[in-house]
Amino acid sequence: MTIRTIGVPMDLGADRRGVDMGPSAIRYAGLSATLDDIDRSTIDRGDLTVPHAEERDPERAATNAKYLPEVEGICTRLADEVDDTLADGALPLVLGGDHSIAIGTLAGAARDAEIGAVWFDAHSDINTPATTPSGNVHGMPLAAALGLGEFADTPWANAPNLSEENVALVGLRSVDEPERERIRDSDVTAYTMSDIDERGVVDVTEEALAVATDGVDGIHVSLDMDWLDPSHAPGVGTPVRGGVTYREAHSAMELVADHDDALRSLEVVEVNPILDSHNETAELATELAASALGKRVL
Ligand code: B3U
Ligand code: MN
Ligand code: MN
Repeated sequence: MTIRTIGVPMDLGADRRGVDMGPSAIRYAGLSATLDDIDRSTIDRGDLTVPHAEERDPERAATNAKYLPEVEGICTRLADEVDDTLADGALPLVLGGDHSIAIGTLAGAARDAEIGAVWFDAHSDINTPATTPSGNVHGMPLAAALGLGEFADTPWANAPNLSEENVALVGLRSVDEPERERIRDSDVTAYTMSDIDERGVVDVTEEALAVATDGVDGIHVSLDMDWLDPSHAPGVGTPVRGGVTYREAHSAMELVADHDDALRSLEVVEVNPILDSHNETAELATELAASALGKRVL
């Protein structure tokens, strides 16, 4: 299956500027040559056009979600792009940008199919405008996709065929109190770093993939680079100590590749080159995308 890369240079959903340069940094790290090693054809669709923060007013949104009208515009275009890619029989590889873009990827991936999602992230990204401590939409994409809270009134943000039972979060270590309650009250499955410590990343990721793939047509995999420990991935906007290692991350992505019959879309987000050290986080993002798409040593 052809892999089609779609860059989304978006930083309006996060406080730390620079994550808009993520798609360039990942390409500069050699994405296309790395993907050429996999036995699949690849094509780069280029970047969506995203307005700069300086052109816009963060408070224009009627809710406590900064730049929500801009996020709507970009995610609506991204959803169309992802849907077109799937209709063409290709696999969308979406490069962020901050994690708010997952709203668009999920909406597109779920337009014509029942999907599940595996969310590799330090954060649970399940805040709503009423519960967000920051106003940043990158802390809300899962709630938006699932239509939780006020997102029940924003159909553009909902992934129509994604249900909580098929959502698995992996590697949590920074969860806000209202998010904790929401996870408890929902049918979302969540694995913390303690679960990974106790059971190992392979066991936990296998189970997360089983949850996501159960009874659906395919899955979306969202990889937030702050899932990794900051010692391996320093170039992210909101690093949190105690994340997975380089080897654990590759193991998990190789398990994703083992489910290539189910994989419908892949997204790598939150690479921030301004905060990075010699582009190493972008290089790691490139490697992990390749592992998830089937790259092997032998
Ligand atoms: N939960 C916090 C912090 C956060 C979420 N995602 C990231 N940071 N990257 C929030 O603002 O919602
Ligand atoms: Mn995230
Ligand atoms: Mn995160």
